[in-house]
Amino acid sequence: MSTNPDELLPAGVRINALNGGAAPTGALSAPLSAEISAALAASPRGEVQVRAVDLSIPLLERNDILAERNRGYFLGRGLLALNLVSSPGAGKTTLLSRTLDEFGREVRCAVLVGDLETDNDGRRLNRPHAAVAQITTGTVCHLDAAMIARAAESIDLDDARVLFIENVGNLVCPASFDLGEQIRVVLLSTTEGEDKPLKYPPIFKSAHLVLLTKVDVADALGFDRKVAVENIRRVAPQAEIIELSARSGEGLAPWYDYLRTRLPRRAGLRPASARSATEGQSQTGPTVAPMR
Ligand SMILES: Nc1nc2c(ncn2[C@@H]2O[C@H](COP(=O)(O)OP(=O)(O)O)[C@@H](O)[C@H]2O)c(=O)[nH]1
Ligand SMILES: [Mg+2]
Repeated sequence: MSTNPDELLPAGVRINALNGGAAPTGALSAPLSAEISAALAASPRGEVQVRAVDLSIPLLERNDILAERNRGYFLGRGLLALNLVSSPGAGKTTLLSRTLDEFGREVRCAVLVGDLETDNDGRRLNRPHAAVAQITTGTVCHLDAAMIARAAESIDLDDARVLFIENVGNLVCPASFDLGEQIRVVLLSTTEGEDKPLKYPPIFKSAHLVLLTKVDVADALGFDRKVAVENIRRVAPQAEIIELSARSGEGLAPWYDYLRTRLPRRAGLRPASARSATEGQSQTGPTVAPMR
């Protein structure tokens, strides 16, 4: 049997990415078509390789489109959107709580917070002066752009200048999902060890800013801050680094300065006719609960 993929299919026809059926060539993006051809070439019988490669590509393409839409929506409102990513327990909610209490009194902030289960973090972050929505993802290990669009719609962002997105605690999955943020913040805590940037490079490579958190307990843990910073620089030379503690307050002033200097200019009032972030999207999936 021939292993040339073009000889396995009728002319002008390719395998459909989602259901395995035949479709006109034009229905597939060029990279996907190339991946399928390569998969067919690697397997004379075709089937298994093709199905293994296909599925994630259209999902990520769809996410990227929605993420661009979110980005335009946030920028159009003069909002600085940050996506905070880390292992569970690195200190995202604690840092955001203190940020809302200090920086958030000067600059109005809002928070979208994701977890698999519970609205604990949403309740911890809830403040009269900050709109907060909890996204409960169920079994999904990351937030995606559609969830963010729905959650952003559920809260009042009218006077907000900064939108913090606390991602699901995970150093792997969130790396692949653009949420439409302008700034990706990766937190590395002293309790995790200095080597995590070397072990989980994709998420660090995608960071604009790395926060080295819980530095107040670094000495007690025998955590070498210098080595950690060197590891971050080696993997993510593009990222700025701030060492801080939400408990002692060390490093919070540079964090607030970082935010302050990146606030987008306000583009004036949003026209009443402006499209919402979710227009045209289905309203099923993970739950979104605005905190009241
Ligand atoms: N010593 C110390 N502990 C912290 C700091 N920030 C957070 N923690 C603790 O770390 C644990 C996890 O924090 P949390 O904010 O829930 O982490 P998240 O899962 O990333 O949101 C909690 O027990 C916090 O009290 C810090 O700066 N210093
Ligand atoms: Mg949290």
